[in-house]
Amino acid sequence: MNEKSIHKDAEHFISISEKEGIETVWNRLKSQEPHCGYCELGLSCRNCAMGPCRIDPFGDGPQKGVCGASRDTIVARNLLLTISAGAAAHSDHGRDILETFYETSNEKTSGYMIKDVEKLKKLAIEFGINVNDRNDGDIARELGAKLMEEFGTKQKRLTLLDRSPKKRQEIWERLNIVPRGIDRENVESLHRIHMGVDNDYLNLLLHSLRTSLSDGWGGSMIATELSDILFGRPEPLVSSVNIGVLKENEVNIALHGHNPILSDVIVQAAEDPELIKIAKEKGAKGINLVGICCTGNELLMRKGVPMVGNHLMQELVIMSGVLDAMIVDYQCIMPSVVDVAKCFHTKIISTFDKAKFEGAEHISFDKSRGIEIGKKIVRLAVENFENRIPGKVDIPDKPVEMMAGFSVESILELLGGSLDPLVDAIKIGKIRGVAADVGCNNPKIKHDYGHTYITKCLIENDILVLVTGCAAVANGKIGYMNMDAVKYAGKGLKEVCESLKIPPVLHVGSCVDNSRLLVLVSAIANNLGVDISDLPVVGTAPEWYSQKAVSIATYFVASGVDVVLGIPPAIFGSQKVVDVLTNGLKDLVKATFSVEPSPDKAARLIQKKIEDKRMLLGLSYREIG
Ligand code: BF8
Ligand code: SF4
Repeated sequence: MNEKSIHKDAEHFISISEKEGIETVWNRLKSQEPHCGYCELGLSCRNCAMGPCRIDPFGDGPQKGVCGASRDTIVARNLLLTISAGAAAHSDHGRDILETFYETSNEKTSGYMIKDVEKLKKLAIEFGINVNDRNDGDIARELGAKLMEEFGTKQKRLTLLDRSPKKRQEIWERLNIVPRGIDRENVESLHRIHMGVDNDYLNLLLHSLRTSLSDGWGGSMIATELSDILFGRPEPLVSSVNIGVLKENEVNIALHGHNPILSDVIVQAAEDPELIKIAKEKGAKGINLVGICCTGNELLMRKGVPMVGNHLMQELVIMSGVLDAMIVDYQCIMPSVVDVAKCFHTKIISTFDKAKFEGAEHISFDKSRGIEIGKKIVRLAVENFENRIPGKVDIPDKPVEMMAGFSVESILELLGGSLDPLVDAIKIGKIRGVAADVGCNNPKIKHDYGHTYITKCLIENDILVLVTGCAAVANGKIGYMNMDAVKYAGKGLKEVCESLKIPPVLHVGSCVDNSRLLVLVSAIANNLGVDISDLPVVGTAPEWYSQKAVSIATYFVASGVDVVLGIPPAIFGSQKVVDVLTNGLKDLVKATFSVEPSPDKAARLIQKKIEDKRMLLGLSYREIG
């Protein structure tokens, strides 16, 4: 029995990798340990050539960098860099979708169309665009141009901030952290980080909040909105998850990364009769698409494409021996997939010029030739079917049923068009509150243990859990996201789930779709006439690893949602920074970060925070031990 993952499929392949000497993320983690203590504490700086510098955490060695930067400056500056990288990744993804949307409105793309006209018009109205008596293309063109301005310096304030409660907007204005332009905040971050610019740790932390807000209410929200408009708004559906979604007798193609632009045309290409015919000639019964990470979530949410695994499964799925191609776009793709694939027949195909992988076959994606390129890629996979290595086929588990597709609109529809039934269930205490379990896997913690342990405790205690990203796959795989899982819920939550025919854990989407959670909590707060920070809502990222996860956590906090992290961020070299993030922010944005590596303690902390918020709202209260 392996101690690295809670799942049978992962354990199976980890054991084989150890026996056969196939290197994985766990071996490499071990080879890196012990990690550099200065870096773990956030106390190292290599921003300029007078350094690199480090601050002695115990006070014996150097206490200032060569330039004179203090431990507080260095820690805050490093954190700002982490958040900016995450915000930039989400927002640049948003820009790629926006460019595709804009070019589609100009009829310059192949394989795309405006699928959700209602959502297009609704968004256009939010941007002050006249939608009456105009064709969809005109509206989309004007909207596309306006959205491009959100990235630059022309705007003084991001438009979609208007979705948040007035009280929240006043807090941002008072603190001078209203995000102005998406790119602008990221560029300003890099400017501030340069030697001799922003050296005030609090000022740096405030800009971290502003930059993260430009992600959540800007880049990510635009990515979500436009993806829904182009690819369809998610509706509840049933699909399946784990290694068992691979099919021995079909061509298997895994779509890995984050951006649905490419994967959407791959789905269309995989339905091409000509390619299916070639697959059959090669001896396959058909073409089977599966998802990994957030590209997988995008496809699962909208098209029900099954999910083969999350972040820590990406190397292991190749070991099934039946993966004919892994098509990658960008973000969270370990360069090592190329090395693992060398031991099997799997082709790794990279597709975005900004994300090339040494040793992978690169097919440059071009949205004006979307379908043509999609077909070219699928053909490569189909032709690779005959190269499977006999004796290496290994699919060690059966798929688990998993529901997905819970966009804000579909939740509203389920509730009969109004949030009232959900708000009432919270008020009378059938549902104590809402927790968002989000973010990644990290080999420093047993794969999916944090996500699933916390979720189990929360649903047992009548807390509705909303999930995104790799957290969603974790919970789906263990069986918390189908109707059978209602049996794990507490009495009140169970009643609500049974009447609405929903599981106690709802899949809200990919990581950029955490913006849906901002929209949902804003709508609930507006319904109650309170701020987001008054709601019994908590976020948690028990297994996070990426810069994007830090940006998400930060925009949750800046928007008024307490966040509990399972992995300590690199901030513990500065007591002042720790104090602000875990306590001082309460006075500033009415929410804070907590770090709690024990999933058991984290679950109780989340419950306590939810019950405390209930008490302040004058609702029924349960004592949490
Ligand atoms: O954007 S949860 S490991 S795949 S960063 Fe990456 Fe983390 Fe997964 Fe999705 Ni999000
Ligand atoms: Fe050292 Fe200052 Fe340069 Fe950082 S910016 S490397 S602390 S001299």
